[in-house]
Amino acid sequence: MDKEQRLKLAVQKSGRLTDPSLDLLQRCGLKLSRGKDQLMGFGENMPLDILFVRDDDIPDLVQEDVCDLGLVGLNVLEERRLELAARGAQARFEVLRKLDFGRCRLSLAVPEGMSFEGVGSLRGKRIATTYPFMLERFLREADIKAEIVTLSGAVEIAPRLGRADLVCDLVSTGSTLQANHLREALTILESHAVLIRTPVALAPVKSEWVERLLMRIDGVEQVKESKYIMLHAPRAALPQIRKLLPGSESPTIIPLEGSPERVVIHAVCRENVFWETLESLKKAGATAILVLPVEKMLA
Ligand code: PRT
Ligand code: ZN
Repeated sequence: MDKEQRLKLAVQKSGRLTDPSLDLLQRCGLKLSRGKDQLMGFGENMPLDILFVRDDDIPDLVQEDVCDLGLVGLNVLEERRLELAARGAQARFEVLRKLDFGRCRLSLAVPEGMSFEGVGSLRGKRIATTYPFMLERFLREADIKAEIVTLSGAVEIAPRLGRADLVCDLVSTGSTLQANHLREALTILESHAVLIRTPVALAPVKSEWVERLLMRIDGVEQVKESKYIMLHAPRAALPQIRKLLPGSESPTIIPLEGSPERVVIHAVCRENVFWETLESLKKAGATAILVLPVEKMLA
């Protein structure tokens, strides 16, 4: 197929976003063959190819239309947006979807011994970070004068080395902070992965595939928590049982052959079904309860 007809998507080459990104694409039906140099992946069953790159390069690759789409952390995207703005340029990438992976937060963290009583405590301090633009915006909006110490990595050891008083860094479980005797004090940004696209208009074939991909991504995100539940119940208990089924709008109710007072209920629950729910259903008179994962869903 003509190269102009194939979508190019930028994905992190090796890092925290790589596996969840490829997993999402696989759930969307993409079969990928990797190129010899491992820098490209070719869609075998979709006109979509992948360029494997450093995550920091993804916003520019998409903005400059080298790639049509990109999967990147909101933290990286926002930092780049502010960096461009500081240079008088405008970010032109467009966020298409917020995704359910790569969750973390950009937070201020202080050494265990240091007191922190709100943003005022930051006044006159030296703050180490790899996100100087987001930190600068935060301080400006809070009307706080502090010194930003821009580092390219290993931010968490800066206070011990005497290079800074506190840090502004990404946190997920918090164990890195803890290991470095730092305490999370304030969150500046809640982050997650996002799908972005180029500002440039796409050829109709490409546009159509972007739409199809988005529909599949929505389907994947929806089924993640969804369960298909089947059970037998006394007809009289129907109102109570319907209330117990989490996030299901209209269950299918089928008469049970030979027992006029019992019915079969099938429902898609758009939330996880916990043991507690099953126990309540049983208490309400349900039997033969079966919970199945939903593989695909198209509204
Ligand atoms: O080589 P390349 O430049 O592509 O990779 P990278 O080293 O810049 O990025 P990588 O793979 O570390 O992270 C990619 C993206 O994952 C980030 O931009 C975030 O959007 C997201 N993400 C999610 C995280 C974390 N969670 C995270 N925990 N990025 C970094 N961390 C760091 C955190 O700062 C700490 O140092 O991981 C360490 C462990 O965190 P704790 O809190 O679980 O201890
Ligand atoms: Zn990076």
